[in-house]
Amino acid sequence: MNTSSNGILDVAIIGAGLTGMYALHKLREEGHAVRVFDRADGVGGTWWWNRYPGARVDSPGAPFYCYTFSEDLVAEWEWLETQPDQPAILSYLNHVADRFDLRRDIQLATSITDAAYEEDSGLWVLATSKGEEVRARYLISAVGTLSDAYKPAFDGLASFRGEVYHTGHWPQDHDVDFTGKRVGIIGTGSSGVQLIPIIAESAAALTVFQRTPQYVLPARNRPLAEELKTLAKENWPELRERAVATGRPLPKAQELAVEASQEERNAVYEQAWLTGGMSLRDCYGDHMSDPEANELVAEFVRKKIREAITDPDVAEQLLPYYIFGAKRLILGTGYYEAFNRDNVSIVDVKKAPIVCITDSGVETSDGFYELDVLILATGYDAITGGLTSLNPRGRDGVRLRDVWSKGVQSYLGLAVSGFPNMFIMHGPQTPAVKYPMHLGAELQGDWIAGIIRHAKNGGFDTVEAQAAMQPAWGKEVAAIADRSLYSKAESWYMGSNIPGKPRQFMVHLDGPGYHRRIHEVAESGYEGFEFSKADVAAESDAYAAAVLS
Ligand code: NA7
Repeated sequence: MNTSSNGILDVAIIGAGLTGMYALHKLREEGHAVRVFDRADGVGGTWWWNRYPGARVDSPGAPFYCYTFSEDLVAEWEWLETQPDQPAILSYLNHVADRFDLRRDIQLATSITDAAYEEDSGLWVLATSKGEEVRARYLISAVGTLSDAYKPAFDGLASFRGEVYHTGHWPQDHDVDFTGKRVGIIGTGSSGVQLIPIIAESAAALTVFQRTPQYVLPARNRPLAEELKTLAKENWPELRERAVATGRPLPKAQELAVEASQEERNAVYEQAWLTGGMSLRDCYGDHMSDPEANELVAEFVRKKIREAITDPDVAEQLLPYYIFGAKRLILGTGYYEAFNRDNVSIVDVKKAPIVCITDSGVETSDGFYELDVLILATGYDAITGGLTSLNPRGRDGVRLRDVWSKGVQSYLGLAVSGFPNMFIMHGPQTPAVKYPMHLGAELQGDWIAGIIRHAKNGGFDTVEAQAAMQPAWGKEVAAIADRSLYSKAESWYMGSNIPGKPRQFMVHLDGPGYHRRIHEVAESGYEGFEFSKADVAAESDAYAAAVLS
């Protein structure tokens, strides 16, 4: 293990997904002894786990869904499609791991089972599933925003005698064969929507248990145009700069839907529908801020759904009537068309909820559906679940889950008072999923490297967010959400998908503003953080005791 001379890591990182990999690269460059732990057998995080057929990127895709820090990396990697699929993204992440020689400091197939801050030494003490004890000065959570799979507690689920799969834990070692089987799928989020048309092709019957209809936009995945590849490779510094400043590498539409004539608007919407991806959301600048504009685009999608589905009763069940985009928009391929097949049916489980799962199928309040395969496409305890399931212990043994029991409290989303030397990447109260993921990881990774450097240069062992900074930060994040339309619907951004989870908008919606802000905090000498020195004698005593035990 790469450690300092005293056997203690400078930094332990949990998670070898795209955030943890960048943090490792950056911190190692700064000369730290770093080790990454991941429970998976390979790097890639979410992209390692999500192997269900049809899994592909559902945000503006290639050539921009990638790291931005290395122009050489951009120049040498060839994206082939506009919406790369899971194998393509995983190959890319594996390439990055090799290209930057990351693997020598990544320990795979290892869960962190406990993480406790030790007051005397000012160190984090981690226990691993391999029975090791690891001591590190700093702990970085890079556990991912969609990593803690949510399996609803359906009565009788364990008694089901057929095959059961969760999309986030798809089998690694074999393909799932649906041929001739009666398949049920619960959940119509991005995972369900990507999977449904594929299962429909081979299953004898597919029953879709839908709770909330979605706005599914056409992905229109296609070979990536040569001009776009060249544009990215030749203009990377400018594109990166624009992405940092605006959250998008390409310019954003400024025109307003509410100011366009109906004829103009329809032409723009039809073109965006044909182009696919997130074009429809992005073709006007007011869709996500003005309820009137939002309803215009929402009604356009409803019209498209009615046109796509031959049976008007089925179409009616698939029509969403809440704010367009407030639940994460979905990119699908042949999703609505799948419901025109004779072997696909839809069951509205909002109207007639699932009562239980029996040994042979799903029982709802108005029917029974016999199944050979049951798929849970039921999502994640998003944004906080990865970290709260680890439930680290901070000062005085206080558990993070207890501190967050009524809602997340943090400073800048990067640190929590009472948890010294612990930093969170893509955590709650950061832009996380609402900003380019790789770029956000780089900016946060650089910031964390900066604060650790600052502490080291000042001879400090401990960095901690001041408790007094947290309420204002929480208010700032909430105020931005309240001004937008994102907080006006039930979604996993709000924690609404998990029973009992505090309702709180968890994402900082002004990504560029957020990154300016954390930069200013760094420039100010890390205002809001307390730097202190640990008791060095206690530290070496504690280490000696650990070595001797
Ligand atoms: P999502 O988007 O959280 O979708 C989960 C789906 O499961 C959604 O349709 C839920 O309905 C449904 N669900 C959850 N619990 C139940 C119960 N108890 N009964 C019936 N239906 C249920 O997860 P995904 O994996 O699809 O996507 C996650 C993200 O990954 C996605 O946004 C992309 O960024 C990639 P609900 O809408 O809550 O009524």
